[in-house]
Parts: sequence; structure tokens; C-alpha cells
Amino acid sequence: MTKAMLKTMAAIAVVASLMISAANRIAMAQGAAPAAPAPAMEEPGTRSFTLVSIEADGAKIWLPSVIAVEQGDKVKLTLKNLVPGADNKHGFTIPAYNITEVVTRDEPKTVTFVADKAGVFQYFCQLHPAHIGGSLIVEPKK
Ligand SMILES: [Cu+2]
Repeated sequence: MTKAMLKTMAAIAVVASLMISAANRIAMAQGAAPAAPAPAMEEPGTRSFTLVSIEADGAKIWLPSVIAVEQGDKVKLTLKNLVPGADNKHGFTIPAYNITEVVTRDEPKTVTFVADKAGVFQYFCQLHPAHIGGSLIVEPKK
């Protein structure tokens, strides 16, 4: 290897490390800035969840399958229907909490309630019995 080649390689290494540290700084700056304002919008004591209805291998599923809160929490659910196809409406119901909604694709719905009853409560789509739902766990107040 010639001296000239070594010099070139050293120069490339210096440039590469400068580029990496610059990229890290940009990533850190981008990561720090937008993260902060979001929780400030949240009311204190409110537990927020986004539930999405998806289709996987022909099965329609509300995800996540389990959400857990504590008794007395104010709960905010954002419901999104992401199931493709001609039928653009899916249901979301938690009978124990008298919640029943129809969620149209591209029109998210927000549901808020106070989880005043402890226990495990099912949520599912009231329009399609095969559509897989999940469980709301409300832990009793200590
Ligand atoms: Cu459905």
C-alpha cells in the first residue's frame, strides 16, 4: 500500500466519522423536540390507548388484545378501522361500560369513560361475530 493510498483512506475515515456524528446530532435533535409537547396535551390521570382494527390472513382483529388500567382511571380510546375492502364499517363495543360505536374506515372515533368497575371486560365488534376482540382489564383500587 502506498503512502498516498493510506492518506486517502485516512481522509475517508475522518469524513465518515464526521458524517456519523452529524447524523447522530440531527437524530437526537429531532427525537428530543417533538416528543415533549404530546404528553402536555394529555389531561392528568387520563389513560390513552389507540386501538386499531386490522385484517391479517383473512381474520379481522382489534389490537391490542389487552389493555389494562386502574379502577377510577379516566380512559380515552382512539378507535381506528384499518380493515381494507368494500365493507368500511366495523363495530366496537364494551357492553359492561355501555360503549357501542361503529367505526368507519378513515374516520377514527374517540371514546372516553371512567373505569369505575373493576374486572375483566370484553371488547369486540358487534357487527361481525367472527371479528376478534380483546379484554379491558380494570385493576381494583388498592
Ligand atoms: Cu367487524
